[in-house]
Amino acid sequence: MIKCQRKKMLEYNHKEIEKKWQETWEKEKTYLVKNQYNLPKYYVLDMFPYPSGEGLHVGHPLGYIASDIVSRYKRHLGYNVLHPMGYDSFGLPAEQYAIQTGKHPAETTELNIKRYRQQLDRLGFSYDWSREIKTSDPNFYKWTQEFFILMFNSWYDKNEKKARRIEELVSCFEKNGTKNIKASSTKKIEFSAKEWSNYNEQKKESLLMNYRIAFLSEGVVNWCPELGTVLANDEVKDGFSERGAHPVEQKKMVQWSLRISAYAERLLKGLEKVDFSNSLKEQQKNWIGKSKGSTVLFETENGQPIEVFTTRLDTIYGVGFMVLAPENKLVKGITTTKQSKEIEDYIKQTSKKSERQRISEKGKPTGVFTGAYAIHPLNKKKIPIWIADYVLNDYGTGAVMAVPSGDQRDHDFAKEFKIDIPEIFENINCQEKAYVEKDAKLKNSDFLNGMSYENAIEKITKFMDSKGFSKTQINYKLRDAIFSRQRYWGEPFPVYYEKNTPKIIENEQVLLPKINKFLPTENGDPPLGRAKSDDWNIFKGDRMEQNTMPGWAGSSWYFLRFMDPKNTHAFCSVENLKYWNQVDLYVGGAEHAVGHLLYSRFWTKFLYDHGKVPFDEPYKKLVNQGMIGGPIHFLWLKKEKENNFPVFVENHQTQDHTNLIKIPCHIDFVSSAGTKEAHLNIDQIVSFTNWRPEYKSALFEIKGKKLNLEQIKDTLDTKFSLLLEQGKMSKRYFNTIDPEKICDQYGADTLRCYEMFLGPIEEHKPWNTNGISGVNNFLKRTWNLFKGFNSAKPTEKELKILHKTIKKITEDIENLSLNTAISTFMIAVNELTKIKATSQEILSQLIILMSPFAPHISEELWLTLGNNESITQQNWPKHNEEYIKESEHEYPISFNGKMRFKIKMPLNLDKETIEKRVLINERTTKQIGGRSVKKVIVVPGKIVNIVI
Ligand code: ANZ
Repeated sequence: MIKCQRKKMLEYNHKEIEKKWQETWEKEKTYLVKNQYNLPKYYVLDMFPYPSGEGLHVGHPLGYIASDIVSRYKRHLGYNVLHPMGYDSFGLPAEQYAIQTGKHPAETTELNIKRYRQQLDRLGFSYDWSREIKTSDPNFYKWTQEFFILMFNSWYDKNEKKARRIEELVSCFEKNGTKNIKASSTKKIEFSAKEWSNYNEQKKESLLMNYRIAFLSEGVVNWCPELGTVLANDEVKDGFSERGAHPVEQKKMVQWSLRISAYAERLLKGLEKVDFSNSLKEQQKNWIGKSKGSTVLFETENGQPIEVFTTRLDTIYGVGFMVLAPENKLVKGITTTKQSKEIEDYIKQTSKKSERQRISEKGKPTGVFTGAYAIHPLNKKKIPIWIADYVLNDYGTGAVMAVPSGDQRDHDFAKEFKIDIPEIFENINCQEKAYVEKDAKLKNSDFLNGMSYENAIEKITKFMDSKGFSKTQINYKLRDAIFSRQRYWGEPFPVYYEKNTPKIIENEQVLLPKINKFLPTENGDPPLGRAKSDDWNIFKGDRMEQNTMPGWAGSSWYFLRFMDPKNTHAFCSVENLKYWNQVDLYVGGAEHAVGHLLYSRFWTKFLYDHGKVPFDEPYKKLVNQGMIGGPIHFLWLKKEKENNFPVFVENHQTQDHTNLIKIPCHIDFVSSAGTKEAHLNIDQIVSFTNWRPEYKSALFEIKGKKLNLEQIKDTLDTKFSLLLEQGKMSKRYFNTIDPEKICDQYGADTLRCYEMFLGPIEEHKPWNTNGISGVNNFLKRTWNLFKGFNSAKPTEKELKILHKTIKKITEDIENLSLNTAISTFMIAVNELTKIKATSQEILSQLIILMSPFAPHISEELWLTLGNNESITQQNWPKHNEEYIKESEHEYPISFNGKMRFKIKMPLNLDKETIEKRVLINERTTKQIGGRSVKKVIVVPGKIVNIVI
């Protein structure tokens, strides 16, 4: 029961109303969600935030508002709606801050969470805060650790296409060795049952590591010295870390990884079952990178045969040379003595580049000849073998048969090193450019001559497979995911080492130990290396694992914990998993397309394999909200300093831009912000220098004169023009807008409606405050509409407006077209105001429709109408077509098919009456002009056509 008292209606006071209702909701536990298994459920999830010290800006809640509207709407429809919120609270920024200040990351994180909560509370979200979770909470990460243990104790059976317990693999090894086993593994290994039984424990352990889903391996990783940690591929952009833009290099290290590659095909197939945007599906498909081709064996003159992977076996007669990745193990064996020095130097040189860099590098190709030759399997010609860094070692076989006429990279290489380019396509000259289309017929290709791509590939594949020269192969670009970080603020592994063999700690939870400094140790070990044995709650073996888990560990499964956040016996009870099931609607940023979304889909499939969850896709439907952009304002600074002082220029248009540097300026002291006229006046320049004291001694070039701060104070009418660019809203550009500020000025209901009104949810849109007062006025008009309510029977006009609105709003929410919903409300309120609508019945229904969008004002007006229960408990109105039906129609009247004018007539007229009314109309007589009418075609409710 609502305890708020109804008062005489005053003017709309958002401050009072919003505070009152937020307190009431909290007190009444309005949004508490119970597990009512008999009710239909709906699970709406927001991507939970990392609580950074910067707090939220108005761009962040865009998705939260949309998902809150859907949650509230579904509740009105009678669903039991799970709409929770939590924090992805392990992560780098808190730790970087800890390094600088010595403050424990847990402390900073708690503080930031408080600030987030305060900001979120102001916006009137219907979250069930009793279900709040934090990934850094030991009660949460206990289960992240449990899942890691399960992955360690699992292998992937390619025959059954699922993860299985490692004990089952061991018993297979005991019976038959590796015979009949098809397992996802790091390397191909073969041994017999006898050999297995003769191996010692350490050897057995190292062999099992080859199959475990969570496994240790040495590999080349993206190492970021500045951040002191390894980064995942999706955290590296163009050779720099995504966070902080620090350089990233390649380094060999032993790391924990998760064998996500085993799930490549299922991750691809699963996309068919989910409602994600096409562009997102495409990104995931590209990241998984499936390609069908063949592996082909090429004998060499002086070493082991080379196996290549190709998707174009039809071009086999066009092979001009072979290329091995510099790291390919065969390189040493085949390189001639004469070439070995050059080869070694080249290998050293390329080891510094990341895989990404190697793929994306433009410019001249590089490589070195090994001095060795391969033999073409069909025509037995000698083929020179090179190494080059455009071939990657861990894709395919790390070697290619280079066809310069069909592949542009091979073509560029051939040109650079003056290697012959054999022609293999009819009527096409490939000396200048490779022909990459698949629509040419073959030539110079023996028995394939004259054949199309489709025929040739089928024929050559069959032929070479039958001779044992080739084998069909499917490759995926998806790499196993590195799962360790050399950082403190993450989940500790439940792992210790005995003689360098990792062992799992099963029955007791390993907690993050206390350390006094968050930097790596003097010998370069991760910060956990600082923890002495007493600092750990459990210490076993020679040492504990010093790495921690990456940020994506907790976020891969957090959606499951919301279903049962306080359970101490399981990550979630079986009943709750069955009831809440998949997330029905997931809303979040597009930047997580290949990272988080792929990882959590993999994690879910793994849990499904072990019967831990009853579904194998976590999210039924996903919507990416667009970003809200912000205006960025720049002042111009000359590169050269005058007498050692930096010089700002007044008008950049008259300057040579190569000599200028852009300095972003805080939006708070820009006049006409967001417009071309944006500028700083003299007072604002003073504010600017107060904000950036390093410019206190700068000079300001005004009308050709260079003045210091003291001197410009006299030039009162000067304006310093600013460059305006539209970009991201970000602390980096000093253009963030605090939602609380908007809530203070206009209210949360206005902010909610305004953000939705800005445009379609998925689109990027610039923030611009011009429209906000319009939305605020709309809410005021809504308020005023309720002032004269009474119990009079609704009029036909009122009913029509209402039912049209019910229909449109329902459709709009279902389609997540929330911007058009706001305009529909605006139209409805205008129309109702115009006809001076007062019916309580009409207004009650209208305000229920509005409550998902503007919950505070709706609760207040609902109370004003004399109701006691919260508006959130009300049923969603249903529209009645009868009220919407138009009673009149404007008939287009055509003559011999050409429309000439329109006549309004009631819709209930029969054909004859319509015909009569049209024929006696003056304008009809004029059109007929005395001729005889051959036929009158009448389609009631649509058109009239007169044939003369
Ligand atoms: C001969 C050929 C002829 C190729 C032709 C292409 C066109 P996707 O689709 O990405 O799988 N390739 C194979 N392994 C490679 C590696 N480790 N590093 C770089 N390139 C590699 O591409 C498969 C094609 O990429 C293969 O087919 C191979 O070049 C090259 F007209 O072989 B192709």
